[in-house]
Amino acid sequence: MKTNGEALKRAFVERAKQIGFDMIRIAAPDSIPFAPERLKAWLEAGHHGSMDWMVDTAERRADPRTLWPEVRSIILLGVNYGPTSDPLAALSHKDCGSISIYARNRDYHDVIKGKLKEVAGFLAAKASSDVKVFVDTAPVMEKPLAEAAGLGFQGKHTVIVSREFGNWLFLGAIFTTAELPVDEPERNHCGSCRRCLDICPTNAFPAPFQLDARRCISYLTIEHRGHIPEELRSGIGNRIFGCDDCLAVCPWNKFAQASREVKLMQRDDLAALPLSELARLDDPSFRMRFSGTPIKRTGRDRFIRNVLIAIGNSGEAALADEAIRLLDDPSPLVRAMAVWAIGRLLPHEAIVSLGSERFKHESDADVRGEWKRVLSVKEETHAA
Ligand code: B12
Ligand code: SF4
Ligand code: SF4
Repeated sequence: MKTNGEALKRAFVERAKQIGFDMIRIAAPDSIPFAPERLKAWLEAGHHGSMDWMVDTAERRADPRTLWPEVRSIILLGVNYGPTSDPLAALSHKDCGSISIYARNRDYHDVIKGKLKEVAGFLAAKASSDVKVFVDTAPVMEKPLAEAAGLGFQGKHTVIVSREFGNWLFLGAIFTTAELPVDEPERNHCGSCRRCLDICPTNAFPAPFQLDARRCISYLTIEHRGHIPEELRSGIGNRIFGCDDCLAVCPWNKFAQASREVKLMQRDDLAALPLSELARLDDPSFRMRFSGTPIKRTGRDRFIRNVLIAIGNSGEAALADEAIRLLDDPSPLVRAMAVWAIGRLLPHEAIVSLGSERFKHESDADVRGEWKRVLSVKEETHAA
């Protein structure tokens, strides 16, 4: 029986590597007994922000056996998306928007899901077992499971760090009713290092191994649908979609390797995009430009919100014209950040001349709030 399991595992690993997975390891369904309590504490602290789906799915997420009682083995698979150039280089081009490495090509969900289905089909046929495949969006705690399977360790920034590939691994999981031999867990190798914690531009780590998503640029620019709190806008700099700072500074990246998956290799045209071009995207041109990439996920309005924050942080007075044009955009999300951006780039007289009429006719409370701030209007002066 044991030999059968070992032989099956070997055949599966070989097949998975051929299909494009770089790391394949196995954990038992009961291997993350501490996860329910930690997830509960994280949610109770409100660190999930507006990601209510994390609360709704907490019970199933915390324990794989609640998600699928028949599961006997969990296979964790990693796909290396290692970049070929400095991931933080775009941050110094203030007139451009920086897109995080993971989003500089095809959407990894689509790429990995296809591969997972293929290799899971192989397992189901060989082992006569049932299988379910997951990547990112299902209620599965992929990181603690990956650590339990020995794929890597959860660094102080909470992301899985691999001793073979550094910080650049996407994770996927296959749940199966087949009994497979499990692998040894990985242990933490952070030591006294705290580079990832110290570099975070918005202080999103209340403590090592804990992330307050509400302050994380990745959450703010991708997941968060509303206005971005004012105190966090300057820290965002020119990051318009995601953030890689805590990943990029990790010393374990000395083992990083360039991705072998063509669909995940960085496209140069998505590394640093001129803010003046991005600010002109309307809905159809946004969709056409970012089709097939993860960027399409935010939709045009949220994306332009991010672009305007980068414009406001650019220090480039020439970009103020783009923000001025967007002062009359139909989306309040966009109008509000256009106001904030001109507030950062233009002298007060220019802001007053642009704002006094618009402020009178603005009906959205949040946009009015932004105007009040940049016009230095006292609340009572304009109370209706
Ligand atoms: C929600 C989510 C986010 C949220 C919240 C992130 C977070 N850290 O929770 C936001 C939007 C901020 C986010 C951002 C990013 N994400 Co994300 N995200 C997820 C998602 C869907 C769930 C994560 C989760 O369960 N969080 C809940 C918390 C409680 O779990 P946790 O982070 O594991 O928390 C652990 C620690 O707090 C720890 N802990 C607490 N106290 C202590 C004390 C000690 C001593 C120790 C050791 C541990 C410890 O215990 C908890 C459980 O293990 C996963 C996919 C999935 N289904 O797993 C992808 C996932 C984690 N994201 C991923 C990526 C790539 C990113 C970004 C890099 C994208 C980008 N470039 O912008 C950033 C990284 C930011 C960061 N530093 O985490 C990858 C990470 C791959 C990897 N190698 O680990 C995943 C796995 C998606 C995937 N399938 O590849 N993400
Ligand atoms: S992704 Fe950026 S903002 Fe989020 S925790 Fe890491 S460094 Fe901070
Ligand atoms: S930067 Fe340092 S503390 Fe952070 S994950 Fe890497 S080794 Fe750990």
